[in-house]
Amino acid sequence: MVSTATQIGDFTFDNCLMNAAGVYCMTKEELAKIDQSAAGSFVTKTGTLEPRLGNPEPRYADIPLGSINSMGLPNKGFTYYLDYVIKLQNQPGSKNHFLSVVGMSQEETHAILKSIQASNYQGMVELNLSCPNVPGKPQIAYDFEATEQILAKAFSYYTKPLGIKLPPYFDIAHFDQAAAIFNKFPLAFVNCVNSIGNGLFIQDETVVIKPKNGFGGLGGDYIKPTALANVHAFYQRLNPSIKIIGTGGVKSGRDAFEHILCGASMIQIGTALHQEGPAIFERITKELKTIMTQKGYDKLEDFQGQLNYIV
Ligand code: RRO
Repeated sequence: MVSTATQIGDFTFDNCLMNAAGVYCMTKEELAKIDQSAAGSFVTKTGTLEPRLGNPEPRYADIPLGSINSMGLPNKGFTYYLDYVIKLQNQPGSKNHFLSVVGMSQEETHAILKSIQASNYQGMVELNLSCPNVPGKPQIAYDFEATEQILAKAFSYYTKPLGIKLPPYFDIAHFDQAAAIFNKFPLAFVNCVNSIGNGLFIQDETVVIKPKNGFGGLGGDYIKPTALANVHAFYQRLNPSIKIIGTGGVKSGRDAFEHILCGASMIQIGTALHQEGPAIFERITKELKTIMTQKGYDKLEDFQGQLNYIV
């Protein structure tokens, strides 16, 4: 029997596929649909200390090879999502989940994490260090000093499983510097990658989203090679206890297979889930299992990280 089950830290998942934060995860109703689908887990929309309306619409567009968005972190406030994952956690047979959070300042981030630490929530937290779309707030993980400062303080009081959502990096020196920082901390995972920030798509003579005069995060086919490079670069550099979640350009079983080959333990789907809806998890699981069967692999560990190089 071919299995796409996986683990991160002490948590097991029947399937390695799930949504990416930002897609199909704004409300309990959307999250319940992912939970009831073939997905192995869900992650919530990134929650902030206070609810946010986000940027003016239109703020998301499907474009020929993927998507562009400048949502601006609209969310119902982190306690909305925290209450929901605690409720599910207390139901027998519940899947394990990911709660995505970040503050609008370092102080707010620590206030949120302290509140989760004090709660009954025992699941994973994904700290989003890579939102590209809030005017005046740079992507945190491009600032290595700030990133190290946040993690050092967080791990001084936070003892539950914690991972980070990263922006794509584009230079080998940055992979080296970022990995050296992440290896100092007991992270459960890193998630590579968030959207490629601040792309610009033009139709006729006009941009397609309103915020920031059209600049927005790219997802979909545009970003798969960058996502795979980030997954593999961190797989090569991080302590083996830090698992990798692969996100970016997954719309087929073959795409998921490639993320696992690069070292991913779990795979998140954003743009293609937005286009196709939660039935996508059944389709891609089937496609991934077909590829594994053809190649004689029974489980992810049979090929995870085993990318071949040209010698
Ligand atoms: O809400 C957004 O604009 C957003 C976020 Br928080 C993020 O992390 N990544 C993204 O592409 N959009």
